[in-house]
Amino acid sequence: MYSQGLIGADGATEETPEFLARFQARIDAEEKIEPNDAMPEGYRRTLVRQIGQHAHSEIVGMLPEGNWITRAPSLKRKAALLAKVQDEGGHGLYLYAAAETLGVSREQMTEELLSGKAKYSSIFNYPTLSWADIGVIGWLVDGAAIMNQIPLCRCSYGPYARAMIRICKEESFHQRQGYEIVMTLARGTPAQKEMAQDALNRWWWPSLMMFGPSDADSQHSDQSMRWKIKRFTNDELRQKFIDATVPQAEFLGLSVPDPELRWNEAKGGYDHGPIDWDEFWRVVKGGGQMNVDRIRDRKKAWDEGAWVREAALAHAEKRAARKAALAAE
Ligand code: BYC
Repeated sequence: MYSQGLIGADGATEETPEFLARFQARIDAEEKIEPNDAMPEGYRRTLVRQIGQHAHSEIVGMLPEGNWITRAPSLKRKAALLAKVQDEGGHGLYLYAAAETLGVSREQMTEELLSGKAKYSSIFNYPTLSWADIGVIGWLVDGAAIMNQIPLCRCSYGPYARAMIRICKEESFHQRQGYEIVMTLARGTPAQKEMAQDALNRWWWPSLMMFGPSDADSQHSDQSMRWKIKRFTNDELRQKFIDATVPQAEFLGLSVPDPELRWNEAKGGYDHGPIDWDEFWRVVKGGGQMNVDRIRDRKKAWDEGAWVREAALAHAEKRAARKAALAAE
């Protein structure tokens, strides 16, 4: 799948220990790996998998929030939400473009998403039931995304790292707009505060699951850390997120729905209750509340956009032919 020639400029293949050692030495020296560089097939496959899943998450992530654009409570809120959802579409495009530099086409990636072979973030399989969900998604989901993605700006693969810089800047704005929505509700009427609390209750645990399985169960972390694709483990990032977010909830006067949450002075962070990993894997494997709807909606959009892709291709071919004819004159 997605194979391309991987013979190094000096003729060494990725299979030789010398090639792998030289590649690792470049990684250890913090050199960026660029599209035309020779790279081990495993490195390329890991990036295609992670960047592809990340791109799909951005695109599928437009759906739960898009659901609220027409129902946002004011023109200001509508404009901000519309801009946020458009940003997410843009993030998906930068990421698909970054993955394309590894020899995989956007069509291939989309087919893998629609066939259920490629994953997207579990978080987008939960429904957005109230306006407060939009605030809590910005605060928690974009907050978790930032925590995970800031280290990706230092990823060893150049195109992914560079795409992440712009994405993180936009995610920071998303997080702030979400927090501001929740703050407005938390300081509003008792019913509004209750709505904010209910949204926090429903999104807290799924947000913690965004960081992936615990380190003991993460299949890819060790190798991805060695290749400096990932800079922190799943549990390390989850802990950082909890430590940053609990004081924000306290400031809002909302309670985090975890009776076992306690500050642990010795470790300098919060201890938390057990995560329901059965729920996580059920959702990842397609059994979440919204999995079927999300893929159905993506498939509809892909099918209905076929004529645009065909027209753009026909236009590009016609232009290329005209240019060639002019050059031949
Ligand atoms: N959902 O070995 P592991 C956003 C899969 S935010 C579904 O630890 P890895 C946004 C994992 O893919 C979200 N699947 O894997 C925010 C693997 O399966 P495969 C997107 C998950 O890759 C707001 C298996 O479980 N962010 O975009 O080392 C608005 C074992 O896991 C999840 C990114 O994608 C999950 N939560 O670490 C709009 C960030 N967690 O591939 C949009 C980039 C794990 O073997 N990605 N799995 O079939 C990453 O940082 C890493 O891929 C992860 C997982 C930390 C997510």
